[in-house]
Amino acid sequence: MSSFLIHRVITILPMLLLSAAACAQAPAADDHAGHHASGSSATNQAWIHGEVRRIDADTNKLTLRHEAIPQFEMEAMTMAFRVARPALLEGIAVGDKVRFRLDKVGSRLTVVELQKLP
Ligand SMILES: [Cu+2]
Repeated sequence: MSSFLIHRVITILPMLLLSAAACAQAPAADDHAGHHASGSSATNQAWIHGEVRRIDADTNKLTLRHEAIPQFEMEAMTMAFRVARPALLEGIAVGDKVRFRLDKVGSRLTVVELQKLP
């Protein structure tokens, strides 16, 4: 899929600056997100399943291996996200299976809800 390729390519550049913003900087991502995210409040976003690969509490970032996210035109992949609130990381450990909700904060995809799965 072309969006997957774009994501892979542009991941290289932003990593020098802000690795967490990689997905959010994909061209046309805003347009597509607008189409699919009717009334883009956090509570309307679908739950996405994933697994925690890395936790960066200092920079408030979380690396997740996530399933495909059609709403934001992403294939399944491992990537870093910003976390909306540090409290979301409490009780979360590397290797945990989680579900989470994403929303755009500014132009960045941000984890706005996070729950550990049994
Ligand atoms: Cu991704």
